[in-house]
Amino acid sequence: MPNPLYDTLFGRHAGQDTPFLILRDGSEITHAAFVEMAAQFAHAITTSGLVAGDRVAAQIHKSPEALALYAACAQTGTVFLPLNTAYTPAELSYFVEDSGAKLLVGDPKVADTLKPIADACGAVLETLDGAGGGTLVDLAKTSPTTFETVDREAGDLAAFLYTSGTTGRSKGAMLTQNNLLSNTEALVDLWRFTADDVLLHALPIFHTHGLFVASNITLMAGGAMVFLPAFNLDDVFAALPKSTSMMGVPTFYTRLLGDDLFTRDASEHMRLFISGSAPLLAETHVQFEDRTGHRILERYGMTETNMNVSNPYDGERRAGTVGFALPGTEVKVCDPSTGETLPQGEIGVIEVRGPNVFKGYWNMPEKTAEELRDDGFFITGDLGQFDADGYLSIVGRGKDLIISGGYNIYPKEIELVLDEQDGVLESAVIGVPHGDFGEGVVGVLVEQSKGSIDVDAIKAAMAENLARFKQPKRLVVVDELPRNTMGKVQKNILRDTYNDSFA
Ligand code: MLC
Ligand code: AMP
Repeated sequence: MPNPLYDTLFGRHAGQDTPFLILRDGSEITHAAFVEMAAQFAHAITTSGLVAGDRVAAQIHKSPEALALYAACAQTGTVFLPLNTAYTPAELSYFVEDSGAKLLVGDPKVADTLKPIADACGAVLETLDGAGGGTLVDLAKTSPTTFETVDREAGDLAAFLYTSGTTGRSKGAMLTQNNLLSNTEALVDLWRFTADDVLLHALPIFHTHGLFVASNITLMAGGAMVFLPAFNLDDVFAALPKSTSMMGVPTFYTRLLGDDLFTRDASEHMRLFISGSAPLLAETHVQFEDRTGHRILERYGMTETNMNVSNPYDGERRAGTVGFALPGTEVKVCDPSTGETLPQGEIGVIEVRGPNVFKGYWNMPEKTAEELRDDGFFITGDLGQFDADGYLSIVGRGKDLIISGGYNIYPKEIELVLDEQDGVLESAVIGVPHGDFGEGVVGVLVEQSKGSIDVDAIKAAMAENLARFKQPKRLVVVDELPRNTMGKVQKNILRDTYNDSFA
């Protein structure tokens, strides 16, 4: 095959007159029409001067056109780099610069802010809004509806997804065509997706979950998606009777359970609910079954590896666990200091190897070497434990990471911003239980001198530098941070102290 990713997910649906995207207003886009739209975007990309291997950074609202841009990158052999729409210009410029993107696609409303960022990096700026407008669309719509697919090999890069790190500097995880395809193939089979499936898609499409799990699976199976711009309960209730399956972060499921309209009848048409990206409380799993009769299927994955582990489709979906390694993927629990595999039942760091594991971090060979072993095992930084039946549980994190509503937040990145502010001596950022988001962010600040901190000024600085979801939902000022004898901040003590912040 000349281009495995494009051919398998998109090209083979050319001329297929069945629905692919069912939109909020009830209108539909067929697979055939989507392939044609993608070809037009492929022309727009190459007209902008890009060639295979070039990066396309996109901070765009969820829309059929945004998904078509991903398909167009596959068809042109360019590397798709989707970015969270919540990122501030300060965050965005790092990604564009670090990746050396040749094309930046952004919202027309912020084109004036994006232009200097693109110019500084020598990238072309085009726009795409959430309603099918923008300069990229203008280029696309006058272009032919077929495009000669660029040859690629399975090992060629398909996407960069940036993931933050414990040092505060984001790393571009390089994913190959085969990383994506091998994982999609395993999941379609495991979760029994077919052309008859209609997936309720309310996730963002700038992360692994909404893009490479949800969309790729539907494309490979040849099914359809109810493609909602965001998670909104009214839209979800309207979509449930048309859908067969749904993927979501735990917040989706707790929000559904929080609404009395969510009943056994409301979910009658569904065959499968899948959860991931953050821990699903066993209690949510049980409540969900009581209310609907469905057992949520929980799985575990990450940006660098796509999906690794899943509860079974047919066998017992065990609450509080993520199940078994996917076919073709090896998973072990290891001693963090020696890397030796631990006996069953012991807690250690989860390591993963398989065709799904990424190629490395862009331009960061040392970081890659720290996390990706020579024998191909990736050190996830998550702590896990196998039970006697082989089910894996995620019991904690070896990395200082907060997961809020399915978004990863690295405390270090927030602390670096807080520490720079006038009147702040130092800071510590922690995650504590939050009823809606699972974990909520608390910033603990130490003043340089009594009264030196202006909390409003700090909030303004955060708004300037950090995406909204990363900004602490509570800020507290203290005299000093608790430290152990080595001088290390004891975040466990802070977590206990501020545990009830969002109760
Ligand atoms: C929104 N806010 C958040 C937030 N989402 N704050 C913390 N964490 C979040 N996840 C902010 C908003 O800016 C707003 O701020 C306030 O919280 C309330 O917003 P909301 O309207 O209630 O939120 P909503 O827009 O409904 O979004 C919540 C959400 C969304 C859960 C639907 O965050 C979401 O779609 N999350 C999915 C993330 C995801 O796809 N993760 C997959 C990563 S891939 P204010 O102050 O202005 O009111 C991965 C690998 C794997 O992890 O295994 O899958
Ligand atoms: P990301 O880097 O955004 O891809 O997030 C990946 C991280 O999400 C993993 O390293 C885990 O910490 C977490 N994660 C994903 N799925 C689950 C799950 N089912 N249970 C607990 N944590 C999860």
